[in-house]
Amino acid sequence: MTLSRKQIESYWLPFTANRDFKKKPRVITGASGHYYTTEDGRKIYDAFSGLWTSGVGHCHPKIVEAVQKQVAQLDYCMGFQATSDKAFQLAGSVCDMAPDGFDHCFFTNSGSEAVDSALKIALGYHRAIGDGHRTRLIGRERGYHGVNFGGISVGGMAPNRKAFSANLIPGVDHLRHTHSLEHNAFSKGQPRWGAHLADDLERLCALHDGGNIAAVIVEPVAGSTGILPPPIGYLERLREICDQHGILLIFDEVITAFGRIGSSFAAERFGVMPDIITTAKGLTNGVIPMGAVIVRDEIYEAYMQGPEQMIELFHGYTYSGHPVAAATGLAALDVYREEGSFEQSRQLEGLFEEALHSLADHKHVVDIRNFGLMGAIEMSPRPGAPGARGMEAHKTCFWEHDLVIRNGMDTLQFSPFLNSKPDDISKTFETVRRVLDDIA
Ligand code: PXG
Repeated sequence: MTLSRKQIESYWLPFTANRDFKKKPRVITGASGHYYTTEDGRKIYDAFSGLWTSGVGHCHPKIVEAVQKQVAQLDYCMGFQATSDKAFQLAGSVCDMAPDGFDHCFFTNSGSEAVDSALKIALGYHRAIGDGHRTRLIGRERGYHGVNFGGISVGGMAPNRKAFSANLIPGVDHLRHTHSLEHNAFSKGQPRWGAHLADDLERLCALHDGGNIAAVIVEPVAGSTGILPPPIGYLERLREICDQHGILLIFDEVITAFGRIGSSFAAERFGVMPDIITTAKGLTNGVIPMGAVIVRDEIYEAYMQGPEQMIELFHGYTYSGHPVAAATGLAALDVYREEGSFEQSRQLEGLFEEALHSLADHKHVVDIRNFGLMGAIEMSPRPGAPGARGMEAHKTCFWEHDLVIRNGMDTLQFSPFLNSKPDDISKTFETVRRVLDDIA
């Protein structure tokens, strides 16, 4: 280990059990294609493609070249009342790739910022059209919308909210989540049961009056909570109720956009159009941090009123539209088009589903869920030690099998590369089976 104890202690890792981790840190020092290099010199396979980020693999030569070129040409420029050529170009390319009618794009540095920006944009939109009484926001249990105050308020992950419960933003309600082992265990793709859960929105409209609700935000396929594909008909029903009550529908596509489910956006794959889309991760293939909020024309136009010299939206980040991030995004989108990455992803779905579900008979496994190239294997917790099996699986894969998988408590999650080799997908799950066999 070339790192000193002081260096290791100095770093406070995000969403990590720091004390446990620092006893034997899992340190990555390089990457190429589908493999990481570890600090102890091993080449290990990345079955999570970064953190859902790196669909076309690590250090893709075209993207690396674009970053190197841009950083030497324009490293940074102010983004308020001035901007770079690359920010405009990327906005144009993102809107070209987005569903029809999504003609405007606001840049952020992360998914969390995209979500909080989207919530603000929704509230400001209603105000701009004279509907300022629409202030309530609706999220969903088990939803993950990042970690800023707006995101954790509409989000539904209990541990992320617990310490901040007195400070969450007011006027938020939650739909029930759609997970049901009783009805949907081992569903492949979209489960049949659960469309009626969207009617929760109707109940909230009855309770608050739909005319007071500004927006509903959901992940089209819930990711961080352990992959919950939408029940058949669920998203359609949400759209219908939103339309009936004049509520904006926000799809949080931080994970689902850019090929993860075999299309540019989940909205397209499901044929359900929201009013606002948030994204990040695949926007730059994870290479430089960047997020975006993409809005329908009428939302942007609602803001473009009043005196022309006035700022229309009092919101933005120092690094909104950062030229290096934008150049990276442009290169990533080019690669997706040139290599047919979304089609590649779509073609791998069947094989991925089969390999994932091959663990259905394992003694620890209580459910398997998948959609596109998103997959989860839920294990029963070891009595008295929730999360232990999942953590052990992750560590054993990393140290003994040169494989990176992710666990959320006892649910193992998989996010294969859009351009995975079929053999690597099969091998991943053969390894996972062996690892689970040895876990008590
Ligand atoms: N919305 C969604 C739907 C996400 O999945 C965010 C917002 C926040 O993005 P940032 O860039 O602020 O982290 C996310 C992030 C996992 C995992 O293991 C998922 C995320 C991040 C880290 C791990 O599932 N999603």
